[in-house]
Amino acid sequence: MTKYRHRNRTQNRSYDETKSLFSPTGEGGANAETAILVAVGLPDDTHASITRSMAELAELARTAGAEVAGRVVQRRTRIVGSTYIGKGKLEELGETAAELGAKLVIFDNDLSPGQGKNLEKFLRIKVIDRSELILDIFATHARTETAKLQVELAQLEYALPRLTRLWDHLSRLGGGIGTRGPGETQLEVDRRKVRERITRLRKHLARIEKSRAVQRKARRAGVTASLVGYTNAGKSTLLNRLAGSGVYVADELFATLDTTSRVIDLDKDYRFVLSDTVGFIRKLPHGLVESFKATLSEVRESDFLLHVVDASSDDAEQQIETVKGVLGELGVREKPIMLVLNKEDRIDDPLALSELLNRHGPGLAVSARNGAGIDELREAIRREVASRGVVIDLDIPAADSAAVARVHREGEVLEKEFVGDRVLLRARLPLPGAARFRALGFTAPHGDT
Ligand SMILES: Nc1nc2c(ncn2[C@@H]2O[C@H](COP(=O)(O)OP(=O)(O)OP(=O)(O)O)[C@@H](O)[C@H]2O)c(=O)[nH]1
Ligand SMILES: [Mg+2]
Repeated sequence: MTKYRHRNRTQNRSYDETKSLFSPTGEGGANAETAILVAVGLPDDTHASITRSMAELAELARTAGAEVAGRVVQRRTRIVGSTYIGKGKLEELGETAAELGAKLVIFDNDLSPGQGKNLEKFLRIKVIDRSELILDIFATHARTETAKLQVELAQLEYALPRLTRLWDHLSRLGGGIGTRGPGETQLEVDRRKVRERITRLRKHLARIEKSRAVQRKARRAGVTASLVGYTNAGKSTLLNRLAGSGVYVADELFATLDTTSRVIDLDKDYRFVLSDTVGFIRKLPHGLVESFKATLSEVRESDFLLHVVDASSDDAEQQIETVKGVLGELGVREKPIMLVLNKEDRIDDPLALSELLNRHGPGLAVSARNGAGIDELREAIRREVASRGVVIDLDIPAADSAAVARVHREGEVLEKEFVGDRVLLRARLPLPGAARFRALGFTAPHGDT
């Protein structure tokens, strides 16, 4: 399997001898791959949206280690079926690529398998689309076993309909094996292997998701919330700020690819579990959200969500809409959401903040970097957690069955244990009920979450 997997990775991400699409040194280093970005604007696309999307594509390319040498934008009333862009533009693109010595063309729009194949045939250099670029970044950023498996699944699903093109390349470079017959046979074998691997990965990931659900249940000693938001909004920085923990933070896209959870004490009664997770982006590769089910299950199980926004970005409005779209795909639009407008330290115009809050609130502005607004955020979270009840540990004489019954009636019993003539309970109760039990002297010291 390992042997096959390696080979498949090679097929999937590279058409020459190198294993990755991009040189490992990346970021404009001497070995960075020179790339040309291409976008097609259709009648529905505004000038601003194309510019923004292109800027983001450049940022993605930079994160992946490519050096952007040129940009080509074409306005069309509709795309050309076979090559996406028109013939004239294609010739111009070929000339520009040759002039700049570009090794790679990156389309902002998604290409069909056939379009990719035709474009490469004409241009004779690698052509990838935004989805493939994002998947490549995911592949290089995946650290945990779960993230790696999820990325592999998404990549194989992307590659499956494109194997003809990828196989074509390999056979030609591999020294002209390529007569038609053996080629097709090999292709069928490859297709079958990829399908089998996809099935195995899906099963394995379903098991991981299940075991995570079991772990979550075991630690369900409190309210849970998740940080969601556009990539690079500052989710991990905010988790660090709230929990004082060392979660990886970087000025790059998709720094975080798996879930990290921390228990946060708001005061002695209110503690909750906050999870940081993978960020979203516009035009996410099809099927990626589905592949990341195990990682995103935390979001689905949360009591409420903190939607972190980089409010200093010109693009904040669109990013909020994108995130809402992905939350819809995850089926969590109905959960309570608090808007956290981050990077307040970089904003001069307070009006921009209140406009975002008016349109997308309720919420508040903070700076995860310098701590501004964090006390207010903690207070808002405390209220949210309190409205869901407090988790308390109770120690009640077994003889007092009326009191035990009342706990069951008023709240949710999370754990129950008989020790001698006492009943030890961990329960989630509305605040007044919790206060009454405390007044009766039934509270036990807080257990570990
Ligand atoms: N000026 C400023 N920068 C911030 C603030 N919060 C985060 N950043 C920076 O924004 C960049 C991204 O921060 P992360 O916390 O990694 O963002 P993220 O949302 O976790 O990003 P991904 O994991 O990539 O989706 C880093 O360079 C942070 O230092 C803030 O309040 N103000
Ligand atoms: Mg992060």
